[in-house]
Amino acid sequence: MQPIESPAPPQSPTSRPAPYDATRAAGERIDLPAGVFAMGDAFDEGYPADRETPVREVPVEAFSLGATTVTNAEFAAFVAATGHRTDAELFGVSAVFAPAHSGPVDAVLGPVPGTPWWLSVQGAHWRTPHGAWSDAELLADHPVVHVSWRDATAYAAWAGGRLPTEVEWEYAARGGLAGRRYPWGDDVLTATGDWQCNVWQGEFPTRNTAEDGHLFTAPVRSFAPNGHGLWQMVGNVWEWSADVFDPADPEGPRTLRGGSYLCHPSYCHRYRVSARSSNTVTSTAANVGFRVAGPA
Ligand SMILES: [Ca+2]
Repeated sequence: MQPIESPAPPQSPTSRPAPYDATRAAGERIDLPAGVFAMGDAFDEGYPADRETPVREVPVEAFSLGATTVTNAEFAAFVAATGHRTDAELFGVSAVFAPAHSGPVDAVLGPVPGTPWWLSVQGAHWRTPHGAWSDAELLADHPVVHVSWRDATAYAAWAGGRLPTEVEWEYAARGGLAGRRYPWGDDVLTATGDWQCNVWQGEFPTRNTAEDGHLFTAPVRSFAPNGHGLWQMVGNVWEWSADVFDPADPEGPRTLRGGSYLCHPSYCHRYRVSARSSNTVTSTAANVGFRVAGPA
């Protein structure tokens, strides 16, 4: 994935820190116990530049995590309560997957350099995820997308929470299993041949056979939850973490986890629990969302 980057706009004073209040948080929260787990890629099949290895034992404090990514309906409640304007709205442009675009041709500024399946589309933001003729109200139980790291952080603060650290995210994603590739085990298909997550089947980016049932995003409670009761920790949409991708660049890109509906082994085998990606704090795209963490 290579969504667009934009210059930082003026700070938007719309996020209001709140005391912890589960009723305002991203739907159901799952409590996770403190523990120690083996973090990293036990198969050595990641991209070297992503630094998924070595596998190391990492302690985790008890915390809670959203059972799902934040939905369009939940984000709408946040916007109604706070007046928050997202970075994609402030910039007036965001990245839409070309085959999904639904809007006037003259809203397309052009392909994103290096990744022509992404279009820079004027007027694409969380309410219009595929472009001006699309409507998030029709996707109420789908993940909110076109939200930057700053937007996600503002929502989490409003909900009395925060974004999960990478350690917390991976511990949660593993669902209590050790050394596995996915939240449910090592195989992407069930014993009866069904896909266990929303990614890409066919040839990327020209033909999506959608054998998993979803061309683009899926409702957040699709497929089966993992051993902790967390839904779609991989596939569907990338999830922002609190952490920087490279500790040597503390003001740099933030880490994304979990992969998206555009992931395919030929291009982006990053729907594994140890996989990492990143983008800048103001970047937005049609396949990036988040879930909220907080105290247990
Ligand atoms: Ca799919």
